Amino acid sequence: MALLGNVFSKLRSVVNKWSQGVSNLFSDSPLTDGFWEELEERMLLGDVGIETAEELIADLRQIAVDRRIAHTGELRGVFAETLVKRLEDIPGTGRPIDVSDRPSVVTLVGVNGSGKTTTAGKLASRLIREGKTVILAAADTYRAAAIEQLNAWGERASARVIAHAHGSDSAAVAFDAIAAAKASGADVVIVDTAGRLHTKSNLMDELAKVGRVASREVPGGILETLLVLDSVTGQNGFTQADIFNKSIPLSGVVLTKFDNTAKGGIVLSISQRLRLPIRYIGLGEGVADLELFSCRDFVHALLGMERANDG
Ligand SMILES: Nc1nc2c(ncn2[C@@H]2O[C@H](COP(=O)(O)OP(=O)(O)OP(=O)(O)O)[C@@H](O)[C@H]2O)c(=O)[nH]1
Ligand SMILES: [Mg+2]
Repeated sequence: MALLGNVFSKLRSVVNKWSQGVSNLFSDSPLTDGFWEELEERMLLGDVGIETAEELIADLRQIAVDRRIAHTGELRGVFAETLVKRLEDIPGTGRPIDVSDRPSVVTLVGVNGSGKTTTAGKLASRLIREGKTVILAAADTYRAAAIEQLNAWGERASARVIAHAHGSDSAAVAFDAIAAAKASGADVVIVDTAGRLHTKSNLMDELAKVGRVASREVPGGILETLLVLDSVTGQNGFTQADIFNKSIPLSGVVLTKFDNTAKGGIVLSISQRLRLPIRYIGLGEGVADLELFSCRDFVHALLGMERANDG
């Protein structure tokens, strides 16, 4: 409960920068066309994206007609439910990744600097706190300092790191890490991959090879592949996701640097347009700054409502 409260307050302080304007729209004023225009404008300012904003407003207008709602304040709760429902309609949203196989393989992919290596370290720490044994695979063999960076995260999280020399084959690193997990009975292998532009097809082929190794070495197992997206530049994430998905099937999203965005609306556009579940959000650079995403906490923080008891 204390932890949930903590996530809620962190979310609230992030979302606050944007949400005050949204939240203040719901008052005892009569429902007019001006309200709808302003709500749409607020959503666009908050990075909700035009497509998602229009869909949400259409939903809400219909409900307002159906229920003969006359004042904007009466819409606050309805809006919250609509948002929660839309988020929860994407299976897996706000649920932890599945690491029930031994070993389970979690691959982190994304463009340069999105936060993959940091997320690998934080996720390892999170899973270790939950009682799992974790091996980190340094499959970013491309950037010179990447292996050292992952080694440092391994120390912070108390996870073993499997690495090869700089410039070696990334799929071979994944292979060795999975073999090490099998030999030692470790629960989870987290594969950190090199940042790559989704437009570079040779790099995308290399990523596909990592995926093939994982599915061959853990036959029939659940493979979690998380697209790591920077919340600040997230609107570019849509084309990225499509192309990454073609090389290696994605099972979810981690939104990083949520502490740095004043526009929490990215959550809505990512979830609605990618149709991929948001699993975790990054709220800082420390080892404990990765939280499970919570639909209700997010929406309630957004609309300035009290935290729901059921979280
Ligand atoms: N504030 C904040 N910073 C973050 C978060 N996640 C990552 N960062 C920072 O973002 C920068 C890039 O993070 P990395 O983990 O190195 O990103 P990457 O995707 O591995 O980068 P490449 O391997 O170069 O593609 C670092 O300075 C991190 O500390 C977060 O949730 N919040
Ligand atoms: Mg990295």
